[in-house]
Amino acid sequence: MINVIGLGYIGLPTALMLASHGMEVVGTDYNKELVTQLNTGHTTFEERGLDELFKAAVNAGIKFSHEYQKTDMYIVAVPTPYDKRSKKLDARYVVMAVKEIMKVCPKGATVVLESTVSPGTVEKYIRPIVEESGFVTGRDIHLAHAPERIIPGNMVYELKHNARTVGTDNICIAEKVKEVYSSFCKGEIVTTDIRTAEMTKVVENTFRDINIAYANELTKICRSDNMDVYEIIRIANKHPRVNILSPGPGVGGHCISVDPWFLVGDYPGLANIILAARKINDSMPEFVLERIHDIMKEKGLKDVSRVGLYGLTYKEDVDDIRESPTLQILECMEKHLAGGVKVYDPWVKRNIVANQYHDFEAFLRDVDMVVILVGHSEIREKMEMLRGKVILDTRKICTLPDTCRL
Ligand code: SAJ
Repeated sequence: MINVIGLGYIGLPTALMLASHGMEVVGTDYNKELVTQLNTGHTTFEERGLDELFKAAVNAGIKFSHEYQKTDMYIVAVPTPYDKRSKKLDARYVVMAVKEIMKVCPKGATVVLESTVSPGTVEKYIRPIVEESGFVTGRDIHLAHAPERIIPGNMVYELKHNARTVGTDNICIAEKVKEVYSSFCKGEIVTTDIRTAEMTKVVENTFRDINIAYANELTKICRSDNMDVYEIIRIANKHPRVNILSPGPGVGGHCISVDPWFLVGDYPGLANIILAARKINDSMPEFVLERIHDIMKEKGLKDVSRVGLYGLTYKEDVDDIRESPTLQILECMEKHLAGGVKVYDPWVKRNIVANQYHDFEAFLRDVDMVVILVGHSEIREKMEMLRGKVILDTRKICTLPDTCRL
């Protein structure tokens, strides 16, 4: 039996995938409400294909509990935030999970960590907990790091098709862990040591952060000298070895905007491009505010409360608002006491900010300027409804005439 610890954005789909591919699975989360919701037949977030996967897993006998199980395999997928001041990994949830596992696990069990962590985390935090519990790692308890790679919005497909990394202390355990993931994963499963697996995952997300930062920096350069950054990127990308990413209002989510900080925190003085990229991406919400300000002036708009922000999530067609650029823009606005701006997102059903709308038409009625911050499918389909508004499109999805861009 496999006990998946942490039933969030990664743990839940992983548990469901394992269960629907013949594994006996119990999903454990300390949040009792979440467990109750799953036990009453409801998924806890929206994701393409998740409901179908949930049904298949329930039919296959998956169980959800807030208690840790006594078993020989644990997969840990709990949050790994970073400490905003030191920029270092905050390992408290991982530590908590491993301590709980140690209370119930038998000798011979394997603990697989899926959460993204900075290199050396298993050595620094996990191995000592295991040893302090009276076990010898590599003999009584086996450790592995198998970082996830799935992208929100396409998780179910990517779980099955992406290549994976499995880091362990010895090859026998690597084979055992590989066998578990092979139940559903059609991609290549590369085995390595734990520290390499830890570093690889952080390096992958940092690569993307740096590349997005390049696009965002170009945007600022082009804006300052009246050049069209999108046309320049389009043409540059015709080169066979150039692939510049898309500028945007900032980098959100709980991965790319977080993981590079682990390297900055752990390697001060060495992680220079990484730090610069983080700063550029973090400066984008402020840059959007400047653009809003300039366009309002240019178009003779004076009333901030007639400005509408479209999109609250960190990217299109997901309901995740963690580190979202829109929230950062709203925070900046509050600092400058420029309140009253309207906000709408079809994916966010709860009220989380002031002046939030749940009806697109009502939102449009109350604004003269729309700032497109997220390219949800909804707005792509309903673009015509924006005709007549002043539009700032930070995602380059609007084809209406006179659309302003970053
Ligand atoms: N973004 C841009 N321009 C782009 C691409 C993205 O501004 O050209 C923005 C998005 O709007 C968003 C942020 O960056 O705010 C991050 O979005 P994303 O789609 O690039 O990535 P995530 O955070 O949803 O998922 C990433 C993925 N990592 C990589 O692509 C290297 C995913 O594979 C990982 O599993 C995930 O992080 C994770 O959990 O670590």
